[in-house]
Amino acid sequence: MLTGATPTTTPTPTPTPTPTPTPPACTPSATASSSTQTYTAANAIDGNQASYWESANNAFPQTFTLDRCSTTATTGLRLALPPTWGARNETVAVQGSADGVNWTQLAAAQSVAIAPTGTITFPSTTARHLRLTFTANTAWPAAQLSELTVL
Ligand SMILES: [Ca+2]
Repeated sequence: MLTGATPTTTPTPTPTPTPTPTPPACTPSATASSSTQTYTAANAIDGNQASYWESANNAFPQTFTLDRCSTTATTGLRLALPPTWGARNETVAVQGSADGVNWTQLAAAQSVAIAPTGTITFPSTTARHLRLTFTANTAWPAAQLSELTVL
């Protein structure tokens, strides 16, 4: 064993910071079980109350699913129809999901008066995905929605 040798210190390497991956930007999106002509689901989240989504006619139930790209707490939804339309009721149930796969009921099916807006409330949830199931409309045999607002 050598004595008196000065141990060589190995410099501690500076750790290379691991870059934090930037998640892809999420843009709120909407899909529906069906749509009529050009009245697609995207029309219900375009910020224009005059443009609307309409499902296939005479084919209830129909679903409208929103990925809101957010997990902030919400306690309800506002449903809107074009302001020039007559008042009507649509029967709607709401489900929520964190992953878009597993769903839980937030609001049981209920008749929502839309003139030209109506609201559905439910216990506070942070669900990122919201799904509306339409089963009736007093004015037209289809689901109709011109703007969906998360409250
Ligand atoms: Ca719209």
